[in-house]
Amino acid sequence: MFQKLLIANRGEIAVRIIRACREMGIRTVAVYSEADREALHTQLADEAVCIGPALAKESYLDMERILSAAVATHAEAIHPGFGFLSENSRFAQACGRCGITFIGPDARMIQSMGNKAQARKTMVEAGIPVIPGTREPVQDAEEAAARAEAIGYPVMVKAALGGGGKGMRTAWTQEELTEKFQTAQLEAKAAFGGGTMYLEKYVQSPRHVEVQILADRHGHTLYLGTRDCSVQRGHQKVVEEAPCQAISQETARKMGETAVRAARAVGYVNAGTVEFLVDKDEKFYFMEMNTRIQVEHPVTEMVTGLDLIKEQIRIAAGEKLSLSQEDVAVGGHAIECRINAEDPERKFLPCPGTISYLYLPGGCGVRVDSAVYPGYTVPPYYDSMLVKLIVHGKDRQEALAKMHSALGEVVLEGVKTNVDFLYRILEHPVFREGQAGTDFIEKYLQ
Ligand code: MV4
Repeated sequence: MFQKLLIANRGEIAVRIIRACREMGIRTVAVYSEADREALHTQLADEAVCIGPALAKESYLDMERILSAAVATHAEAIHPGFGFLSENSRFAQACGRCGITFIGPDARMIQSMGNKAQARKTMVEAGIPVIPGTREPVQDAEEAAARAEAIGYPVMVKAALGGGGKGMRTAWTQEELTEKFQTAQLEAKAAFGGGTMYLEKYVQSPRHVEVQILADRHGHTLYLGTRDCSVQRGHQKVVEEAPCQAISQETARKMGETAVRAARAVGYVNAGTVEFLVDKDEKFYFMEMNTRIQVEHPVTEMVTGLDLIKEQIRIAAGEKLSLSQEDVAVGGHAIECRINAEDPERKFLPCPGTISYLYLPGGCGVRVDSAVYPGYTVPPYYDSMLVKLIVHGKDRQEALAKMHSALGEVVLEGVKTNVDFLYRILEHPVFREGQAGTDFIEKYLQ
């Protein structure tokens, strides 16, 4: 096992990883920007190295500075968390060249899954159900129009290197497609440096259901049940649940087995998430595979009793998975709410500032993952997520009641937050009845 591990991240995920390492007897190195001198991860790690100015480009995204810190402190492994360099194949490769283990799949896997058109093609060839669409990239608007005829409108144009809804458009007619293909492609070129596009049939009001998988280097791959992440605002998840209750256990099992087949088909190693779109008839289609640990991983931890960060570290150290599929049991129901420093009255604009008063809930089945404390100043440079509030109950109804109660205890003064907005979601009959699809917020809460 590693003696020392560097965390190339900040905020609650850095703290989460430090905690796992401490329990495992692994010493930790935090890296921090000048804006994070007083941050919790900087204080909690065994060692901390300042890697540069506040701007992420000059600190948390600077591979050389991070690798220098790792070499200087003799860290044997780097956990990238999520965001920042977590899905940067060049970083994973650079870690290897420095003799440092990157906690995640290898660089080639990150690259091949990062290209959504390529991932899609790979999955088609592996017999995984994908949304009807093009197998090969589409070069221009004219070719797109020809292909769309065969698929049937409405269609979606997507960028191969896309993410976060960028470089993605829906078209209901050929005229619309011609126009939107070009804007989506220009957007993709500007945002991702690549204009490779593909087409899919547009699935209306789908659910976003994903499967957590774990795979070791010894050929063992497991699925850890489903998560329903349909409740999103502008491609940002807000509330996540495990397991997904909108599908039958039979469908959930098929989805899990499909996710494992997908992972095996590409020789996947470490933790990963296979994202599916699910339509009204419970038909599911592969959408993307994420190679990082995800923000919402705690809901899976709560229903399986596993520690996914520890599993990632053990897998990266070459250990065998300690359990088999029959040992995985999904028990009860978990819900996560993301509490962000943002102003719902001003288009959810981030709200940095100093937390003047803070009280966070606890109690039976209540978990708080955060990196804030009273007097902490939320810097304006990074993501606005402050706290993940996670609850676990015997069933969805109990989990909903617990979340409602726990949210009611939250006192967070000094910065604006989305807590009242989270209440509106929790109290909405469509959400309570488990009927919220990906269009829930725009349809009912704008
Ligand atoms: C889709 C879709 C409908 N049909 N693809 C959004 C982000 C990116 N990962 C893919 N996304 C979608 N792809 C087809 N063919 C609808 C979405 C979508 C969405 C998906 C999951 C969760 C929230 C969403 C919100 C809007 C659109």
